[in-house]
Amino acid sequence: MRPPHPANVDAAVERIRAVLGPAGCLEAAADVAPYLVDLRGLYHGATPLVACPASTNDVAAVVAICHDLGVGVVPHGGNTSYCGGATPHEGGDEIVLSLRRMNRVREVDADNFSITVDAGCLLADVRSAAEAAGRLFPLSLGSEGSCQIGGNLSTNAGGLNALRYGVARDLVLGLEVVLADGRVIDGLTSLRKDNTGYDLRHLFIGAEGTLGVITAASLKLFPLPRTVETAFIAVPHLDAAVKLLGQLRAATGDAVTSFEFLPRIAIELVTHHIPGVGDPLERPYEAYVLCEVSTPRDDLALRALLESALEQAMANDLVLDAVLAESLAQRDGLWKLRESVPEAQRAEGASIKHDVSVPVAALPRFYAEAQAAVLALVPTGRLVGYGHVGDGNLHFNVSVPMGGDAGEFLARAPAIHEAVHGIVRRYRGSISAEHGIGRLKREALAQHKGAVELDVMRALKDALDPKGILNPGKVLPDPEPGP
Ligand code: 2HG
Ligand code: ZN
Repeated sequence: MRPPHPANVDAAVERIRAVLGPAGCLEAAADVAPYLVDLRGLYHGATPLVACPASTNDVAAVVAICHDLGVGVVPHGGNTSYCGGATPHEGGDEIVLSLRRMNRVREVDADNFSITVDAGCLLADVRSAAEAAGRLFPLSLGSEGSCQIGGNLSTNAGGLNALRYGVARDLVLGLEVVLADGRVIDGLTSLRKDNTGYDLRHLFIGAEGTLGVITAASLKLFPLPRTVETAFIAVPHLDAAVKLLGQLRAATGDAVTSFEFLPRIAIELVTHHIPGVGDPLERPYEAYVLCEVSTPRDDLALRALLESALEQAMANDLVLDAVLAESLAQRDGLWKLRESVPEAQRAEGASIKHDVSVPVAALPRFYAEAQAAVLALVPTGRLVGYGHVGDGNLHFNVSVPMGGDAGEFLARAPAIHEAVHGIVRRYRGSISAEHGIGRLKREALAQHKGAVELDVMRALKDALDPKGILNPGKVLPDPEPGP
């Protein structure tokens, strides 16, 4: 897309003001500022206007105006993107489209196990509305108090329960989407079965607002768990954790909901930086798993099953020690420990992140090879590789060496990314398991997707957004210059 003429941007602002009125337009520098920087502070953009529509019709009107004038629109949810997907570019010629005023739960249908919500609903509010109806909406992320469901769907978020319930994509029954020219797809069905042609909803999920703006979603609900057991388990190494996962899945009747891996350094960072969080075990171990099992049954046997599986694993040297939460407060404490790792790593200083996935069984080999490759490049770098081992997704992050220079360390990022992603590729893994591509990983995408897949992605973009106004410069890599 060519940068829009400044006069067009001014005209778009004027027309959007007329449609949304003052309540729907943020223009003062202080009001706009929070929309201009991403969560990680990687990008600092500019915009003349943050449009805050209150209805799907208003979203359609804003997008149609931008389409008419060839002005870029950057959809913006809770601003928890790790890849700069919701931050406008620096030129100040893109309109930010915040969905935050569209935060209504439209319908909860407990009998149909479905909920229909506006895109701007906080994930935590979707979960609470489901719970009030005796149902579970299982998508669960550390940022659920601030991220919005529209953003979760647009990035196909994964989170802590994907092992059992799948990723965001797996939880969607229907979508309402505003297209680039302002037309609306009303696909808000709550059917489990519908084979009437192409399934369009999956085009928009994970597209990060580059193919359309998701304005509402109909989502799957599940029975609310009534028995939940949470264990913090010391393991000798990742290999043992992977073997343990298989054993616990079998022993509990596949009741494992979460299975999170934590190396020792993650515990040290959290206990050092986050007040009120302690080490749950008496002595330190190399590595840990935070495992949760749950069932909708009032089932006292689940704890016994978990305990006896852990005892057996201990006898086989797969488990070194374990503690089971005795109360809700203890369970919350264990989750706080896990969910605080990103914050603690941020507090420790500069870090280089990889959000990768490989087949679960290949995780230990991947980890060992990638660790060796990183340490060959930065021998004193501190590897903080943790995360959703149950579904094969590791946050293979590296923290700046103790007392090291952040600039010098970050200058090694391209070489480290290349080494880690090269190993990921050998395992046919993914370079973005759950955080998306945004602006940060467009070049990595170009290297890791096949040429045919990239062609098809570009063809879809051209078909749905021929003027390139939707989240310009995100997700899709720039085409190779011609000969
Ligand atoms: C998590 O699992 C998040 O905690 C953040 O996906 C991961 O900070 C990270 O690298
Ligand atoms: Zn994660």
